Amino acid sequence: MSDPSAPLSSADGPARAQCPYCGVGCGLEMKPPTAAAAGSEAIWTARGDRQHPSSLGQVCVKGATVGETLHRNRLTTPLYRQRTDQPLAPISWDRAFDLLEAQVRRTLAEKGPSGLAMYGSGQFQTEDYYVANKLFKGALGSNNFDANSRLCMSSAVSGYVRSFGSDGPPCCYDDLDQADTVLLIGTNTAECHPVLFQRLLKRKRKQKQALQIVVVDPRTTATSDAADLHLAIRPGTDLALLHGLGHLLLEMGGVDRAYVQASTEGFEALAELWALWTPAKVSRFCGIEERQLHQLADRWEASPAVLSLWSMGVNQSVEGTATVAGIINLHLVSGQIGKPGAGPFSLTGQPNAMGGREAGGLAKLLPGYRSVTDAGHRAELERHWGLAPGAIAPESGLTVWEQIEAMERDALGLWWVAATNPLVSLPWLDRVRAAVARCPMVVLNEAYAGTETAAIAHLVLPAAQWSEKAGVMTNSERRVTYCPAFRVPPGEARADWAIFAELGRRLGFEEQFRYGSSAEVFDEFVVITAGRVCDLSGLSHGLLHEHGPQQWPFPTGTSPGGGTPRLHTSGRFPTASGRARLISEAPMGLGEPPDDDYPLVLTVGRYLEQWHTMTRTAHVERLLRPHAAPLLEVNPVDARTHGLVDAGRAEVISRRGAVTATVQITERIRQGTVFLPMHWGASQEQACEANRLMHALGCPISQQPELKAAAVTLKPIAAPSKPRLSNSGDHPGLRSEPKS
Ligand SMILES: Nc1nc2c(c(=O)[nH]1)N[C@H]1C(S)=C(S)[C@@H](COP(=O)(O)OP(=O)(O)OC[C@H]3O[C@@H](n4cnc5c(=O)[nH]c(N)nc54)[C@H](O)[C@@H]3O)O[C@H]1N2
Ligand SMILES: Nc1nc2c(c(=O)[nH]1)N[C@H]1C(S)=C(S)[C@@H](COP(=O)(O)OP(=O)(O)OC[C@H]3O[C@@H](n4cnc5c(=O)[nH]c(N)nc54)[C@H](O)[C@@H]3O)O[C@H]1N2
Ligand code: SF4
Ligand SMILES: [Mo]
Repeated sequence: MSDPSAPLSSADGPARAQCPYCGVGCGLEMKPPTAAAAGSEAIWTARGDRQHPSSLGQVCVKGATVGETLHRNRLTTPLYRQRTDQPLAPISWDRAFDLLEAQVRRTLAEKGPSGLAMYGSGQFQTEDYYVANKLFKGALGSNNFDANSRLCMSSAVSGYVRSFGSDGPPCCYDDLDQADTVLLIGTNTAECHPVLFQRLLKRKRKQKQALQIVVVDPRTTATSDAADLHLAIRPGTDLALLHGLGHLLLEMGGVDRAYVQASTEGFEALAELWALWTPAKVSRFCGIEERQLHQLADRWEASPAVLSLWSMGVNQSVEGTATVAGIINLHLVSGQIGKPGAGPFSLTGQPNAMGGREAGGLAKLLPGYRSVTDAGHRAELERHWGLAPGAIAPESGLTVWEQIEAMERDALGLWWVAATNPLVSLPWLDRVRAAVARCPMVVLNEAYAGTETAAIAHLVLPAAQWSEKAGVMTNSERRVTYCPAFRVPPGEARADWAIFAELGRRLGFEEQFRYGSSAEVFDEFVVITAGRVCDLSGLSHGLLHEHGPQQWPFPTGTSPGGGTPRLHTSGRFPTASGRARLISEAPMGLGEPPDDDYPLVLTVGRYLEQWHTMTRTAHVERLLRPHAAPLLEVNPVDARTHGLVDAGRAEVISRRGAVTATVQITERIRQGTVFLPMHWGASQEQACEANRLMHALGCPISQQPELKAAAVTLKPIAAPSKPRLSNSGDHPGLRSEPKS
């Protein structure tokens, strides 16, 4: 077997890896550039890997074009400036580490470990995550390591932990082939998890009646277009809808009494709560017809296997964790869990959001689904890391928004951002910008040049990215894929884990960070997962390289292919009592409800062709064509009320700021709601910083911000008198306008 961490050359033929975009985690086969095309523009071409069990050869347009994005616009050397009004200038790695080390030591002396904070990413590989956590929570004694998963998956994590006693999505993709009813709630699967959606559609075409698709989303989307039933609820009312469904299931006798008795606790209280949510009340609260709720309940009750899929429309809410519990409650009470085709299945967003959870990548977590607040867990990690007892702090670290607030109080001496672009993706951007400007040193590990976050950084470190570093990622169905290094990193770019390890050694933790390769990092990590729900102890880079992707739990001694497709099949749960908890919480509604001054709810989401802040996808012509610019979707009634015309410009105003966008008048969005995409940050020609408008109120349990809703109002911007050139994109009705 070849050394799995050594870069493969073209002579090795295609490289197999997990796609670095969404959490579906499709297998890609990357074909090297031909000799004729070799040179600086040499492009690896991607196609679906038929051997990958999660995707069976399928890919979407982003995966298919990833090869075109890898070499353009890259950072190649460390860059530094003392003040952010100066230009960034190249420096050596040695000087970069001297600066970093000095600032860490200064901060420790002046503020203690709590003055250091890192904000990482679900786009880290598991090895990057593990070493970053070991550096911060172990060596430096600061639990202030949080990741963009806080904006993404933390409500799902808290939801699973509360109901089941542990994190861990219990389902697998084969369940899509076996479910009778698929409930897609708060997810635009067609655009955001396209290969899974295509799998559903293919089945729907063949078995029209055997598979019923239900979508809950305030917008009509490419996903709801395929639905048998679309409940276009008012934003932020999902929990009431779920309680109303429970109400009807109780009435219809849709309760699995034996399962409830043997495997759950808390049924009496839940039944009392459900009793309050009559169809009439739900209809008023959610803004749907009673008939639609009955249709949903009839379907659920009659289905041998119900699968619920959800993502950001559920998680990004002030009641995100409560809504996750609302979904899980229904599955438990009706016994729709732990069997083929059934269960509450959270779709993860980023390619390695799952690996981050396994490696302890949020402010309260430690590797192996452990918690910093558990003395036993801390002691296990202190021993594993060769650190003194008490080295790990006993309290939860700062979540990302708490890190922003800490900078407002001058409580941080170093804010280290890696593999995320918070100056586009965090809410309330003007406040973020002002807070960050107070921090004495902002460091950014980034692969691409010119991002919005680089604009506020003092030290920018060039990162080797996917394809240039070897590591593993875990997709939504708990499948771990080895991603080899098959290209050489540009210039002096280095893997994130190697940057963290070098700083660790310089700070005196030579033993702890003496890794020869990422394979060694992974070996050290999996040992500490033994016996945990996320047991990866039987995996290694070598095994994954040789035998292909594997699903966990995968304890030592498991044969390749012998991983575990479904969790909780026994009806016993990892809680103290062994029973799952039914959780009763009353719906609260939106954190910032609309009012007379701000009468509309702005929701912010994604387009199929773009990835987040566009650092990769903005450079691919084919991906820009369908949406050359961001569009503000407005219902015709709201457009009339606010004096807007189709393809005209409008100002979108919230309590925190205003942005301008081109209007698209459409029946596809519910009256009272408007939509903007999240993608176009300040560095884009068509900039439209949606997150300047968003508030930072979050779920009190998961601390996930409500990135799906803010109260706004709209104002038309007078059309310019001169005729304008038409946009080169092929979107009908879209005219080019000057950048705001
Ligand atoms: N093309 C593409 N795919 C991606 C990504 C990308 O950037 N581009 N990013 C990946 C990541 S990290 C993530 S997290 C996922 C996100 O995947 P999704 O969650 O599917 O994507 P979003 O567009 O953010 O939001 C989903 C839907 O929630 C709806 N929604 C808004 N408010 C509510 C509400 O109150 N209730 C309900 N029921 N629905 C509501 C919106 O109308 C929207 O259609 O996508 C992943 N895949
Ligand atoms: N209003 C609103 N806001 C949202 C959302 C929403 O739905 N609505 N969604 C939220 C969600 S779910 C998410 S996940 C976030 C996503 O938001 P971000 O994480 O900010 O988005 P990305 O553009 O994916 O940022 C990843 C960055 O890492 C860089 N990068 C890529 N590979 C590597 C690598 O290997 N190493 C390093 N060091 N850098 C690398 C990329 O160039 C890019 O700049 O946005 C959140 N913000
Ligand atoms: S569906 Fe997701 S993982 Fe699959 S190719 Fe598309 S972006 Fe990549
Ligand atoms: Mo996400």
